[in-house]
Amino acid sequence: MPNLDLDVCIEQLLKKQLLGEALIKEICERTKQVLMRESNVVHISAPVTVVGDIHGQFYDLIELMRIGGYSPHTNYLFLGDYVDRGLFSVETISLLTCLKLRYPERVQLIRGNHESRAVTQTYGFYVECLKKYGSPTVWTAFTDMFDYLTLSVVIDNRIFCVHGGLSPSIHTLDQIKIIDRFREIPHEGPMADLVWSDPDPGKEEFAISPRGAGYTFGSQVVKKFLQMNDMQHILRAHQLCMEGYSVLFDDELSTVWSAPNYCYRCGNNASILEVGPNGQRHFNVFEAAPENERDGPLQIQNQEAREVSYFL
Ligand SMILES: [Mn+2]
Repeated sequence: MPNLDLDVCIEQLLKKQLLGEALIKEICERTKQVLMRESNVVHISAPVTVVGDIHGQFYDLIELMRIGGYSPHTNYLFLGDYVDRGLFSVETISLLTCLKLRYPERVQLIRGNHESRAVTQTYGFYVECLKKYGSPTVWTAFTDMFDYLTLSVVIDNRIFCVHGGLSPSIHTLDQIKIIDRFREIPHEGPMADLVWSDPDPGKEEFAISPRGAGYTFGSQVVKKFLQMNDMQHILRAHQLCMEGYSVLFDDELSTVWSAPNYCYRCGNNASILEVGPNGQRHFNVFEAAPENERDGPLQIQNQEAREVSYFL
């Protein structure tokens, strides 16, 4: 496929039209080549707008770009969990992958715990691919590409960004850099911890996580990590925040959540975090896109009911 026109693909995806299977395979192959060259710790500069979990809520992804600006005018850092739960994981990850491939320096994609073969087989992405393409080919292409996603980003040497959080086996950025990340997310170890862990404002040290993967970590863990690596802030996603964001540990860590009305029923706000050239942080809060009302769970249910009655 010598003349792959990414601008045409992006235009089509912005209208929520699916790309063909062969095209997706080609785009994933080319994106792997780009991601392969990235370190496990990618260094970038502000200004950049940071986005938390999206979980297949395609209309809300469009809404956040309406608010935050479109690529490449706005630099974006996405913190992972692009797929599962929502109705449009395929459209969401197709668009984000095309944006990464088209503007590799202006779009950064970090791996979340849902960018995994095992998790997507349970939480929706696999079934959605089967339904929309009639075969698992597209799921295989995307999940193979997920193995190449980076694990962390540092903004201007002062903000450490990751999907989940810290790990008891990681004290320095150099220890992240030597992880062999080109694989399915393991059940335990430093790579699992980075995508699965959560802060616990009531604790000081590491503790067992109720999620059954990763750890919870407290104020002293955060303080020591920042000190040791000469940084000011940890920025992560991975946990639903009713206000769209939360700030903990004396402003040393924040969570950004970008799926409004999560699963079309949680009633929460969402946000994107705009990081300015001097490291200023501003949470831009937004609500669910109006399009969810006319092309959401209710309409899908009715459509499926019609499909069933047709065969009766
Ligand atoms: Mn997550």
